[in-house]
Amino acid sequence: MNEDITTTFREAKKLIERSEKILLICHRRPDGDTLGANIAIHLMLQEMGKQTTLACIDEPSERYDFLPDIQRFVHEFTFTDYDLLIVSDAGAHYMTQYHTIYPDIFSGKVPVLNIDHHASNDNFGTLNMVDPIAPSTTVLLYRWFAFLRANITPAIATALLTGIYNDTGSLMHSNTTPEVYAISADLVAKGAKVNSISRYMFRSNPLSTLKLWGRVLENMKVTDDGVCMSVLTMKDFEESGAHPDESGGVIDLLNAVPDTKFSVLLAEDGKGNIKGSFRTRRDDIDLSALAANFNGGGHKKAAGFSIPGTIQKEIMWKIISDKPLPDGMQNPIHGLEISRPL
Ligand SMILES: [Mn+2]
Repeated sequence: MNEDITTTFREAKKLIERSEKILLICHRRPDGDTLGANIAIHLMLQEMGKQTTLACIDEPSERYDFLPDIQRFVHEFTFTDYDLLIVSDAGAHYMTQYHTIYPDIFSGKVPVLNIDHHASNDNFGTLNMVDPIAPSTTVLLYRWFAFLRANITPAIATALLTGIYNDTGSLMHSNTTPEVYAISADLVAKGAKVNSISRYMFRSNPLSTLKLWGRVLENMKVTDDGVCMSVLTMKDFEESGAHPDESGGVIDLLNAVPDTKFSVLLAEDGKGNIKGSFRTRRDDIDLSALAANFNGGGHKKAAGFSIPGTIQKEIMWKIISDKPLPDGMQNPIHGLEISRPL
């Protein structure tokens, strides 16, 4: 551990020691890392006899219902009632979105402890505990708690492991270092509910989402060029009972098809636009350049765009028959091609 981070760990300890009322803030549209980090700190501070409030501008998804004290999150507060604000997993102050309702929240009136692992972090805190190569904010917290010799209860272990599972894609992404396995093993030994984490976060989906996936799979095809494509119209969303937000992540289903160049999902957004998403596993394809053709952008392996319009499905059915058609019979259905086997 380098000297800089040890100094920060020590200063952060002093900051919490001299505070009685502490406000813990998540980033907007909270994920498992920001929720897990904030809850872990909240539980640790409660053990120390501090008063805490958990805050997030958006409602946490039901996916995180297994987290201890998840029901205690509030949307609004009076920040001047607190001695210290701790923001976890937010790369910049505006990621909390609280500046929109409390313009001077991060003005320094109340000290801010910024705990994060984004390379883009702009050090908006009074004290910044930022490690841009930590795999998750909760990994950084684990190191801090170890430095403090804090007692990791089973509830704290669950909260910390949730952040790790979130940011490493359940220990599957390339940021799953030996340290991540070692910390995860220790957290499981300390009573982290790993079964709940994987079931709630990775093995549970509303019926509407699964029905929507059904539509994506049904509409899926691979073109002669090796592009895996699918579409979702507003009719697909309506009939499956799904909200347009529920199409998030569904492109991974398309990208799983082996031997394809890249995948494309086109989805109507219900506001008159078509949202296009591109994904690839290949290193020799630049999807951000492809998306730029539609005024979009992104990364080489994941990009997207949005253009006004609607999607029309053109379905061609083929009947193969070795019996001759009756004399004079016309194909009555538009788009239905009748042909014979070769
Ligand atoms: Mn994170």
